[in-house]
Amino acid sequence: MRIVSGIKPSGQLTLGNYIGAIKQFLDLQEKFSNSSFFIFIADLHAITIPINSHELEKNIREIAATYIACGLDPLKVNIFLQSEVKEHTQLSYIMESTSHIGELERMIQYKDKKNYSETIRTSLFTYPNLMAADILLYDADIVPVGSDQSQHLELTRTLAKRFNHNYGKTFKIPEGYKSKIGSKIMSLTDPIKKMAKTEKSSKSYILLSDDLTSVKKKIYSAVTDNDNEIYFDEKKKPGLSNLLTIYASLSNNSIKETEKKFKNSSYKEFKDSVYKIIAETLEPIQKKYKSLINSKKLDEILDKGKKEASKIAELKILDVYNKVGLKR
Ligand code: AQP
Repeated sequence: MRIVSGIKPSGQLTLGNYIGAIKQFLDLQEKFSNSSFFIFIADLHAITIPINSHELEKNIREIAATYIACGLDPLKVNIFLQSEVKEHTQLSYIMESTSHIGELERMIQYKDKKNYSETIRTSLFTYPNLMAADILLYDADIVPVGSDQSQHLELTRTLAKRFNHNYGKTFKIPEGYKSKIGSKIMSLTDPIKKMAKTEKSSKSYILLSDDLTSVKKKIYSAVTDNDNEIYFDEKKKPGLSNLLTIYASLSNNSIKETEKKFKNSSYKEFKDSVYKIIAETLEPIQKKYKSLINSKKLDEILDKGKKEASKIAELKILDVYNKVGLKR
């Protein structure tokens, strides 16, 4: 069994990235301890929108340290930079030659993000091709992602099937793996929008690196409603339901159990408990992160990850080039 996923270093990681993605990586690491894991820093995806080069370099290292601080075990998981394994971009071009323009135009993330800027980078449009390459290069069986990435994963499956049909069986068809609770954590200031690391207002998200005083402030000022009743209803009570989801996910309880626990609490008591469980989650992560961020060990882990990933990627791209006829 092979498990593959990545996060793009377009900013610092949020609680949404943790609950929707990293927590799934950790679950799978426990559940399938004999599997091979490839968890990368999707740095090439980060330049689909403008980003300062120093900031990108800083984000890359921070995400690598955060993966390990959150509990990814470098002995079980290959952690590496996407840009250091050149086969990702080679296979991405093959995917561009497999997908159709209409398919890419239908991608919701592209449609959303293109509205934020007058000039749209071509790579924002072809992002799903690179994502398909990231996954298919390793013959992934399972891809843990949040629900905002489901459409890209579905396209990946379509492209793999199309390529296999045109050139003979080459790629495995990957399955997505979504958390039952928290596959889409919402913004704290506008709970009908996803919590995102590139959102302008820092009040809308919680960063894994946020100090606990600002976490408290953000939770206390999170948008809810005024009816003072605690129950889950994403339509009527999106803000409160989002906080219930965060609590349920971090405490490994169901939404029902969480609703029951806070049935008779005031909003203030409930928010206090949400803050406490976030603080309990973040404290050990932040401590471990500090010991890793400037360490040589981090580079050694990334070097080893690159070596292991390259072994598989080199063989795969050779097979693909051969099948397509890129040879003499
Ligand atoms: N709010 C979220 N709730 C649950 N899961 C989430 N993910 C992201 N936000 C949430 C999941 O995290 C993984 C890595 O995402 P990514 O950074 O590669 O891309 P993204 O989905 O575009 O993340 P952001 O934070 O929203 O980044 P920006 O602001 O740059 O667009 C994915 O599995 C994703 O589903």
